[in-house]
Amino acid sequence: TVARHCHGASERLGKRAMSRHIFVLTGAGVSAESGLGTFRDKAGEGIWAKFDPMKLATPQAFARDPQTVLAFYDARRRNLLAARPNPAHVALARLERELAAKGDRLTLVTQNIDDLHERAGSKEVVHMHGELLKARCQSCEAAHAWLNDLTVGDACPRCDRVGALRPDIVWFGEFPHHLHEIDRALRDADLFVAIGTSGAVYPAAGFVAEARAFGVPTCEINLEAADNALLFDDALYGPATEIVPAWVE
Ligand code: BJW
Repeated sequence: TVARHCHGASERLGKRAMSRHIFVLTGAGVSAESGLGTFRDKAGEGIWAKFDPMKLATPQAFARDPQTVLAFYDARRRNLLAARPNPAHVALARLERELAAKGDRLTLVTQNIDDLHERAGSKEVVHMHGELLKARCQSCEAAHAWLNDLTVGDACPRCDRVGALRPDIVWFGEFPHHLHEIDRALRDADLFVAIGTSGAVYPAAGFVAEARAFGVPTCEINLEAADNALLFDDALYGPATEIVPAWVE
């Protein structure tokens, strides 16, 4: 179905004088076809069906059992380094370039901790839940590129403190990054599009309601309806690798 607000990004924003702004929020579904697992799905096969998030993705879990938490993220980091961007990532990078060339703008906010948007060529990616390929020092707060396994004995490259490094990831109960910048972009957008996210985790799941409150048209692109699907004006359902390139066209 070609929906009212979802129809071609260039078609929707092409024929007008003023510069325009598309806000895209991506979730695990955009990287699913690159072989990175999603967290939850209706078939009950996501990462959180196999692992208890409260034992792995909270600051309390890390304080109690850092080795187990680090091993979980080490395994995911190795997976990520072997994964490749897919046509959905590539299409969003192209959308950024094409909008910029016309004086228009894309805000790409991702909940994903992978770097597949960047590897596909996206220049400005807002990682609201942090990045798997970075470690953050709990002592001096510096974030460092980190491609190897992370151990409790590693020292911070800046302040030398041993044992203070943690994955640079926003765990449950922690404050997501860049919320002010995200709020500003939501107010300023002409179109809000959520791609491959279940609408189960806040505050990201609430962005569609914020966009609506600012009068911004909203569109969902997903394999199946998200938990907050009723809040979208329109939807395109199918695999991201097919639907996103067709939408960008
Ligand atoms: C495809 C596809 C294909 C598949 N093509 N599509 C309000 C109410 C209740 C609770 C809360 C609330 N506000 C806050 C909370 C607490 C909590 C929360 O939301 N809990 C809920 C579970 C109820 N939130 C927090 O703790 C957040 N912090 C916070 O709230 O601080 C206070 C605050 C309050 C208000 C304002 C500001 C701050 C922090 C959340 C941190 C999330 N962290 C995680 C883990 C990161 C580490 C790790 O990776 O291990 O981030 S959780 C996990 O879920 C990960 C994701 O980014 C996040 C979202 O998941 P996503 O991307 O939506 O993936 P899935 O798997 O859920 O969905 C995949 C989708 O893709 C599905 O829809 C499929 O259909 C689709 N799909 N294949 C297209 N091929």
